[in-house]
Amino acid sequence: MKILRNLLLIASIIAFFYSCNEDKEALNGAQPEIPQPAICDFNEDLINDFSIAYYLGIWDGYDSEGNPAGGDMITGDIEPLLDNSVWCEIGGGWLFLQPGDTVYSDYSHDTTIHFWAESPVVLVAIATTAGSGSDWEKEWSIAGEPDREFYYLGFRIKKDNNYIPGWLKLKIHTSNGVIEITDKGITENDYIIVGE
Ligand SMILES: [Ca+2]
Repeated sequence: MKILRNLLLIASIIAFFYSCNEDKEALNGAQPEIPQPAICDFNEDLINDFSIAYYLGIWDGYDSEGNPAGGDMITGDIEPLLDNSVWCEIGGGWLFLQPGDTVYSDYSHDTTIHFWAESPVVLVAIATTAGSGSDWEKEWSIAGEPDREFYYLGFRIKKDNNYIPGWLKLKIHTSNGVIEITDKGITENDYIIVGE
């Protein structure tokens, strides 16, 4: 099952890059500055729970017409530490939540729709427009989602053999790739309502 989840994440990342290569103008040159990483302790127990990290790398695959394609890219990820995880929707990524949605700390409520990913997930990325070494895109793109002012991400933290659920409200800046946590919620209950 873990392999399947990782494949789903990879497929989402590839699909994301094709969607973000559309309608982007060239930057006429330079590689964008890479934002600072961060380490987060969401429940303030002095144990770090997640990190926000950026990677410069290459992607290599096929374009939407099946032709070989690739280029340079920078991704901004959120990475679960220890046994923590990110709330994902099958086919829907991980930035699908809206205020009023419910995040459950286990699977028992909707096993066919959601799963918990212990792998890093991409929140924002930028790539070169025409292969490795070419011009960079002008703006960062947010992982497979339409433009919104704020995004919500569900998470859970393992604590004393239980999981405690929470959510983050994120402002993701497409001008510079910065991922800003503007609000969060966390509970000792087994579910939490996003935004409350
Ligand atoms: Ca913690």
